[in-house]
Amino acid sequence: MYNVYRIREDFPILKTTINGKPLIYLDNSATTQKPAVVIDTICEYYKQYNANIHRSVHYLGVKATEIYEKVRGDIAKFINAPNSNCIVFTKGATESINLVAYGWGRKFLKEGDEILITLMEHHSNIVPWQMLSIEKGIKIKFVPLNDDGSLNLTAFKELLTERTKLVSITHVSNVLGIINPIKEIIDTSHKAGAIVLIDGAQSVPSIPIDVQNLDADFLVFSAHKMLGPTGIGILYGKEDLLEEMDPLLGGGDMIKKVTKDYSVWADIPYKFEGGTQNIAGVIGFGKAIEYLNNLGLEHIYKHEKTLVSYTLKRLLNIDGIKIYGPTTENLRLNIISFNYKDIHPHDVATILDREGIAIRAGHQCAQPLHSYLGISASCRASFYLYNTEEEVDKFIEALEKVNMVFKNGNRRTI
Ligand code: 7TS
Repeated sequence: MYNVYRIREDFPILKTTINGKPLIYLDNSATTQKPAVVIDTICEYYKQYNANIHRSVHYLGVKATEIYEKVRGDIAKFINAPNSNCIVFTKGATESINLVAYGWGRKFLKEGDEILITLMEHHSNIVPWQMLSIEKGIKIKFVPLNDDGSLNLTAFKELLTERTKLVSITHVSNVLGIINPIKEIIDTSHKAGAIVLIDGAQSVPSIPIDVQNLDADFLVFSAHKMLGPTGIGILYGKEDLLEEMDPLLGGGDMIKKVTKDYSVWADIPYKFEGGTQNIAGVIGFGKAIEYLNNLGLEHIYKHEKTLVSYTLKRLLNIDGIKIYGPTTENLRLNIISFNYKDIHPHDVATILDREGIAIRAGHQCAQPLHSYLGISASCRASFYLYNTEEEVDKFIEALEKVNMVFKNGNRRTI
């Protein structure tokens, strides 16, 4: 039985008050809060067995290494990777995409090759390709959207040609909350001879993912969006792709041998993990994965769907709310972006903050999507496993207060 009130007890920050009001945290797509077990596990590492990994025979070094490598295995299981060699620890989804751009793209792409991305990508899945295109003369094409914000699959198929070497696409849009049909996209891309990178930053925290069943070539995600600490993320890659990729950072721990003239890289995944890693981050992430496994992603997914459905219904009853993306909950996950009349999103967010409610306002790191929508900014409420319908009610009440404040003009333009 999923008991959200019991779950909330595990998150110390949810007892905080902001401006004298209980915190209502609806900015989960930016980062999620952390349960006490994750925070305590990180403290335990520093207090009880802090040591560097992969190098020391002493007790602390061995213990830290064992736990670090166990987490790699737990993450492999979490996404059903064939083995833990396919799991590379990075700083986050952004670094993982950059690692593919430079480790794979720089080595294998040449002038005239094409990369297909979409109009709903986060900047992390746009800018690295633009940087690579300056260097290599490759072309980036954007798959357009349908009127409801969903991906235009007909256009996708038309844009996919023999020149397309990589399709890099988000599973869930961080603005529209739309869940893209990635299995179909992967199958179609493979038939055209392209490999596929799935940006799972917004989906892996809530949707059970099986990389083998999907036949995904690369999957990237960040720990901090799924109860884990900041500064740690994952690049999953098929073993043969990781084998042929170049490392990005040369240094300690990523080599088998170093001579004055040349070096021999370590095997995967270690050749990508040069330098002392974020050991505490990995260990904390391991605890977050354990916490999510105990709750069951399928229950978390269901909880988010119920909340989004409830919020959509309530928002649609407010005069002057413009919701971006589909208004039917079956097409979206835990994210709702909107504008309210012509009130600037920063004003909406500031007034909500006075009520203790945290939402995001701005371009949400998706400027091409905002340009397509004809706006420069939006408000975004995003939910996670600890949010409740009562919090949604407070959020709706607070929006009514926003309306009262701006009733008599005093508006910036969006
Ligand atoms: N991809 C998507 C779809 C994202 O939503 C984000 C972060 C990233 C990649 C990058 O993740 P990072 O952990 O490397 O920063 N999204 C957001 C957001 O929507 N608000 O703040 C961060």
